[in-house]
Amino acid sequence: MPREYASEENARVADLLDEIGDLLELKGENVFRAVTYRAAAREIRDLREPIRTIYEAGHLATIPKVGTSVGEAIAQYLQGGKARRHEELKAAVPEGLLTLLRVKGVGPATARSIHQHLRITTIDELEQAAKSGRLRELPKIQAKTEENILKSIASLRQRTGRSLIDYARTAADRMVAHLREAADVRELSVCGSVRRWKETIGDVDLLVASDTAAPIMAAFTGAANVDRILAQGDTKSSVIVERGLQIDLRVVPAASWGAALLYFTGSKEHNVRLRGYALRKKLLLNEYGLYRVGEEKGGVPVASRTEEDIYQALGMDWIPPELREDHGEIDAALAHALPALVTVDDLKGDLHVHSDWTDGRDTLAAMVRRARDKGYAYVAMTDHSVGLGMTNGLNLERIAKRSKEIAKLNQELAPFRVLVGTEVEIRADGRLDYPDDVLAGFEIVTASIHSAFNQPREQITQRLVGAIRHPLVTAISHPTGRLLERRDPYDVDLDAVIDAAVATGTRLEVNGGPERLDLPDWAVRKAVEKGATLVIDSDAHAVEELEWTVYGTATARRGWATADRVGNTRGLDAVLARKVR
Ligand code: DGT
Ligand code: CA
Ligand code: CA
Ligand code: ZN
Repeated sequence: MPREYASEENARVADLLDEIGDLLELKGENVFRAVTYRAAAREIRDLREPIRTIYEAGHLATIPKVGTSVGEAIAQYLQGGKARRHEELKAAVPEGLLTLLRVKGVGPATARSIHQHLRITTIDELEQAAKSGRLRELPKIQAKTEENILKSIASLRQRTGRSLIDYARTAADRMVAHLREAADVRELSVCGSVRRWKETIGDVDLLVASDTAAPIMAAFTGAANVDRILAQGDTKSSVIVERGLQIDLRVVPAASWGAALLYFTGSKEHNVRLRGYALRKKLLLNEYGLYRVGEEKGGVPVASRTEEDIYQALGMDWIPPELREDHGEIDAALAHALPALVTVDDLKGDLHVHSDWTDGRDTLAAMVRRARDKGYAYVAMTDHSVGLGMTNGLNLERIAKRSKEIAKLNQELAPFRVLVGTEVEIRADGRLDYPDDVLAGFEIVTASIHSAFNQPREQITQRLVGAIRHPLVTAISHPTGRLLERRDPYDVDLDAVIDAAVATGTRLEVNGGPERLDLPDWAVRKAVEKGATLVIDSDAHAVEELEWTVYGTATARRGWATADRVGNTRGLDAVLARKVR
């Protein structure tokens, strides 16, 4: 899960330790050594303080799991950008083997075996071997594994190198704050796909209105986190910041602010459609303004100062950026029929939250208090079910203990309500992870799939539809199972899923995890059109992740969702009804 690191360096140090772990295993050394490095990496990812500060205070050894050898590696890296152990291992392990680990289903042991027997060191060679059936001749590799390796190579190739929205937004916000502080700006806004809240971001676009561009450009290219300057001009510059993210900046005069903001917000498809419509009215729209045709050179624009002015001059309502994809929004704006999109302030609670009772980082009490401090009326604690062994799912005994803790919190925090929930796994055979008498004890039952993703379409669809029809199931979480830039959705008939949800009154989640955003925007639109009720959740595993409903809400807005289509904009009674009426 992407998270906010105390510093970028923490993330880099953790990556280094993980890689040492991988290399140790690839070399065939005792797996426990690898485990040590990975455990330390996890601790460093969770640090609330920059690792450099801890190192400089001489306190590396106080970090859990950081022993002598790990500590040495960290110190060497922080001093000189390299760790000796890491360099030695890289020299000892055949080049390319590390890249094989990027293929899902190929762990260090498999990679070693593949290299030993077939001399394979690249993903292309691995693909060839899998296609020709040579992999399955190796010990412990079956035809099915071979098939899965081919699938994950295919999905690896689909990765586009785009950034997740939380990372891009954070980088954009930081740069915006820096520019406001460093220079005199009249107006300043993010635009492009970040302003439209697209699910992934190619690059960040910033726009400034000012009469003097030079100091702004200097502040921009001089920002502390700039790795590389791609272009530096009078009114237009581009830089690369951490993790290779590009940020573009343009400075325009205040008189053309609205036109420039409209233009650089896009999408390109929206702009093209808008310009086409303008031309039919003998108007020309460009990044400087809206002009009568023929007057665009030197003439006074019909409108240019604000976006509202321009849309209005075209006879349209202002269109929220999330809708600007040429998906019918221009006709709706002309007809004054744009939807009143749901906002994050409409949410009265969160119905999918984890704690350290299973795989969360923070305690149940901490999660609950943060939810209450956010101003919610309720939160459902939906720790994982028992069959999901990897996450330490709750058995009957622990369910009862947890319910007691929840009852105590409810007494203390009333009228705020903590709901006893579960995220119940839909097993490969379609059965739920708990029997009905146990499920009946939960107030919120959100069902989801974390296993057997590769089943054929009919089977996956049947699993989901079966869960939707179950009278005790209140919602389906992350219905498509996709992980952005990481895993394709499973093969599912979404129409059948949505139809069943509508028929039974089961909610469909828009999961706000930046790696999920699931349902995706286009599926939200379909669900809304078919009359389904959504639920916007964070799926938080740590207190700060409760903010992820912002991304879920943005995704719902991109799917044209209004508040009345979102179950958790309603009061406690409606939520407790299990099925939507
Ligand atoms: P991204 O960066 O791939 O996530 O997507 P955008 O939409 O941010 O695209 P980007 O950064 O290439 O351009 C920012 C905006 O500038 C885009 O949304 C619309 C506008 N724009 C860029 N190129 C063109 C173009 O060729 N024609 C028109 N009409 N608009 C453009
Ligand atoms: Ca962009
Ligand atoms: Ca751009
Ligand atoms: Zn979850």
